[in-house]
Formats: sequence, C-alpha cells, structure tokens
Amino acid sequence: MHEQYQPREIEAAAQSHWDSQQSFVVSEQPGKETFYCLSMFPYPSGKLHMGHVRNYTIGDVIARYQRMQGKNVLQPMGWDAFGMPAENAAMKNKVAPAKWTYENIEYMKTQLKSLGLAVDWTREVTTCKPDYYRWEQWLFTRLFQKGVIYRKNGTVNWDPVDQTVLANEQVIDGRGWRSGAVIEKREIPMYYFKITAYAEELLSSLDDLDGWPEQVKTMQRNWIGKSRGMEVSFPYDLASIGSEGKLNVFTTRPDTLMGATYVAVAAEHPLAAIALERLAADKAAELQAFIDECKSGSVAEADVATQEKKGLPTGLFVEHPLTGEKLPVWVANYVLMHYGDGAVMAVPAHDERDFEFAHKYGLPLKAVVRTAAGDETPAPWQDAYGEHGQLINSGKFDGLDFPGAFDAIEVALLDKGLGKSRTQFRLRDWGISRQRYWGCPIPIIHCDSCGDVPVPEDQLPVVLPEEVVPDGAGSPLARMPHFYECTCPTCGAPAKRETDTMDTFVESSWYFARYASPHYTGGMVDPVAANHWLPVDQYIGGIEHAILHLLYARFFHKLMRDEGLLSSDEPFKNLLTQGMVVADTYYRVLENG
Ligand code: HQ5
Ligand code: ZN
Repeated sequence: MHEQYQPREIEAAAQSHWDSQQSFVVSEQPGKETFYCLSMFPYPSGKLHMGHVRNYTIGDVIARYQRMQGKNVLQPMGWDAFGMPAENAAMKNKVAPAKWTYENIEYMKTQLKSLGLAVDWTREVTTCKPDYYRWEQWLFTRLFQKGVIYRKNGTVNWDPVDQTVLANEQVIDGRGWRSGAVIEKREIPMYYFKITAYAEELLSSLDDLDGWPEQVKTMQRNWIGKSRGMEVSFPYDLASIGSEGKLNVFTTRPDTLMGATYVAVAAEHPLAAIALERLAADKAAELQAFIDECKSGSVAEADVATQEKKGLPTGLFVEHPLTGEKLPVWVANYVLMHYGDGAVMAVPAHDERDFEFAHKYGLPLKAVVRTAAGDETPAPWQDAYGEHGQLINSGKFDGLDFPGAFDAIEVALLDKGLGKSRTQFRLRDWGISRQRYWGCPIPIIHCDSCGDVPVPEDQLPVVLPEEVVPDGAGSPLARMPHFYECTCPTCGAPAKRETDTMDTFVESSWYFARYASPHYTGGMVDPVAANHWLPVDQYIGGIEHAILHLLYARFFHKLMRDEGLLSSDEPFKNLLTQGMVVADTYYRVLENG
C-alpha cells in the first residue's frame, strides 16, 4: 500500500473493474427506490474546462452517496451538440460542423471517462443525431397542429453585406461582427412557442419547488413578470390627425394617469405613418430619416434600454381620456412596436425613461405622487420619482393611495369606455427560428395552396445534411435545392421545405426525459421508463442557466405532460446551482515536454 494516492494505477484498476461489471448501468427496478442525479450536459466545445470537472464532481459525489444509501441511481451524460460555436469553428478551419462536433465529443468523452464518474454511458444522448432530434420534430408537428406553436413575423438583425441574420451577440456597436456593415432590423416570418399560455402555471408552480434556491425562483418570477395594469385609450384629436380613432397603451401605473404630458409611439406605429402624410415636406423628410434610423440597430432589449433616447414630434395630438387635454404625439426610439401596443403614455415625473426624454426635449413635467419625504412637487428636473405614494395634483383622486387610485381611475375610465384593468406578463412567446445551419431542421413544408404543412410522422426525421461547411454568408440550407425541394404532403404539388433551424435551447429542454429511454423508437419517451425516473431528484448546473434553460425545460415538461407522455408537473425536484468557473486556465509546457 502506497502512502500517497496513485491515480494512474488505482483509477485505471477501479475504472476497468466498473466497466467490466457494468457497475453504473441501471434499469428500472419496480419497488426499489430510485434517485435520478443529473448534471447539465456539456456543449462539445473542444476540451473539458475545470468548470465542467467541478460540476460533474459535485454530481458524482451526490450520485455515489445515494447509491451507498441503497438507491437505484441513474446518472447519465450526453452532448448538447448543435449551435453556433460549431459553425464559427467551421468557418475558421474550413471543416464541417458535424465532423468538428463528433471529434470534440470523442475527445471530451475520453477526458470525462478518465474522471471515473459513476455514469451509465449506455444512455449517452447526442442531440445533433437524427435519432434524438426526430422526436423534437415530432413534438413540433403535434404542437403546431394544436396551435401551441404558431408562425408570425419577428424582428431580426439583418446584415446587408453578408446577406444573413445575426444573433444579438454578433452585433457589435450596431455593426455586423464579420462584415462591419450597419445592421438593419428586418421583419421575417418565424415560429413561436406559446410559452405565455403557460405563464400562470410556470409562475405558480415555482411555489412547490422547495428544493430550489430562493434566488433562482426570484429570477424566474421576475422574468415571467406578472403585473396588473390598465389598458388606456387616448382618443385622436380630429383636427390634427384628420380621422377618428384611439391610441391604445398599457400601463402598470394608471395611478399616474393625471401626470401624463405626452404620448410616445414606435417608428412602425400607424400614427407615425399618418404624421408622414400630414407634416410639411421638410418636417416629413426629417421624420422619415428618423424612422429609418430607428429601424436599424440591434433588436436586443438590453441595447434598446441603454441606447440614447431620441425622438421627434409628429405634429399630431391625442386627448387625455379623463381631462380631454391635448397631448402631443412623439415618435421615440425607446418604444418598440412588438412590445405591447407600440405606444406608451409618458409620465416624466414618475418614470425614468420618460423623465430623460422629456428633459432632453423640453416637454412638460407634472408630479402627481407625493414623495416619501412628503414633497408636493419634486425639485424640478432632479429625478423621476418611481415609488408608489399618495396622489396629488390629480383632482378628485387626490389623497388616494396606489390601490385606491388604481380602482378609482379604472371606474372613471370604464365610465367613458376608455380603459379597463388587465393582468399582463413580461414573458414573451419563445421565438425558436434560427437562420442558421447547425441546428434541428424545423419540420414544416410551405405549399402555395395549402400554406404551412407539418411534415407527416412517417416522413420524419427531416435530416440535416452533415457534409456542409458554412461560409457565413446566408444559410447554407437555403442554397441547397436537394434539401428544400419537396412535394406538399397534402396536395402533392411542388413545395418548399423550411430552411430555418431551431434554437438549441429546444434540445436541452427535454434531454433529461430522453435519458430514461434513450434508445426507444416508439416515441419521444417510453412513458413507463420516463415516469419511473422522473422527476430528476437532483439537478446540478451553472447559475447562467437560472432563467432561460430552466424555464424552457419546465415549460417542455408541462408540454410533454399535456401530450400524455409524462405524469409529473415539474422536471427538477432539487436544484444545485454551482456558480460558474470563469477564470482562464493557464499552463506552461516544460522543456522536457
Ligand atoms: C462551468 C465553465 C464551463 C461550464 N449545454 C449547456 C451548457 O451550459 C447546458 C444545457 C442544460 C443548457 C458548467 C456549466 C454547466 C456545465 C456544462 N461550467 N464553468 N454546457 N467554465 O458545457 O461551471 O455551468 O457550457 O452547468 O458545466 O456547461 S456547458
Ligand atoms: Zn399543398
């Protein structure tokens, strides 16, 4: 016996013993207590990082502990194999993403195996293989028929030089990362998962997740962002607009309605178009230039929030719904058409963005909420006061607190038919179309007479051609007639296959369920096996996935439940967020190699 641990000998001996005994290969054993221990599966990015080692060591310790407690422990591993890194590497090294990915998997698997994890490698899942993604496509067609997936126009970053759509992170200071061209916003048809239909449940069932860190639940709650607010209509001023109508906005602060001093609309709003017709030629030209400017630039919400606020008056007016006062209509770059109604009521005294904008353009400010310090009017142009408080300068609503003002103002609006309360969510539907090559093909066929037709089950999977080296200019699939030329499954006429692929978060939204029956050919999951192992008893992964991945996976679990594939409501009983290792790894090659 050596004084010191001798990894080369001991690990090799132990690992070959485990291999020959198939020590970690598990099967369903009714009656025996199960424990499903899952670590977030890696992107096959090249080499393991110490962060992976940390993550998988934690999982392994938990799995082995539960095994020693006599439980039937499932600890699987696989590969989150689609995504942009493979395309970027392909462009750099002129190698097909598939080849690059499979080589990385092989290398990283050797590295992982050398760690001696108690993993059931017979259940390995690789998301870029057709036997995996065919079930994703199958679910897609089911959900499309049910209306849980729908098609609508979405705004994307368009690179006019490379003739391609860019991801938000590929737009740097408003320019394409490769071409340097000024990026334009473009409207193109995309597919959306109706995650908003599950917003209420995704929110309320967080309360049942006792085994989740409070922080992560808070982040999800904020992301879903349920709030009660008011739809408010501002009648058009006939003299300036020239026609009757109403401008609709949604606000979570109807208590500040009496402090609204202008309204702001998005560049694409119908009132902006009316203004272009009614303004004098020089003013119209100026507005047109501004509208064009608004249409370029990044579509990322974060970029819109931080960019300099700019706007132009339209010369149009609307009427305040309660006082009838005429409020000017501005076009502003901080109002987005695809958010809400593409218009906001502006209350500079009590909203940070409106404050900044009004200050810049000399628009009036009217304080209608008493500050906590008791001020009737906040010191002019110091800051917006965003807290709730007692109403002032609001006529018959003076003295009311937030809930009181909310209700009284709703009554007043209802009375005039110019508003009503509504619950809304910050959460948006999940746009999953990507104009990229290395992803799961969207199983839809476009027919001139039948419209969007889902690929019939017996024609699945729609296989992604693997011998392709993308060059960064447009989607390769859109240039491959042998991929997209097809016949309509409904009428038999020549048709065109969709060439967009899915967001890679779709694959990672259900891999935990596939591990229960990874080789099952009769469906997405074998319901018996899936319900035997699920929900996951312990999930371990990085905090960077606190919101999107964990929300999408919870959503998918509910979608699969509603398809009759799973009987539980939530995928992960206990969650351990291990942080993320962000430091670089340094090493030095000695002279002797
Ligand atoms: C870490 C690092 C690197 C990684 N495939 C996705 C993924 O994040 C997971 C899907 C479920 C969406 C941790 C990371 C994650 C795990 C796999 N890690 N430090 N893949 N430098 O390869 O801690 O947080 O990036 O839990 O390793 O990471 S991954
Ligand atoms: Zn047809």
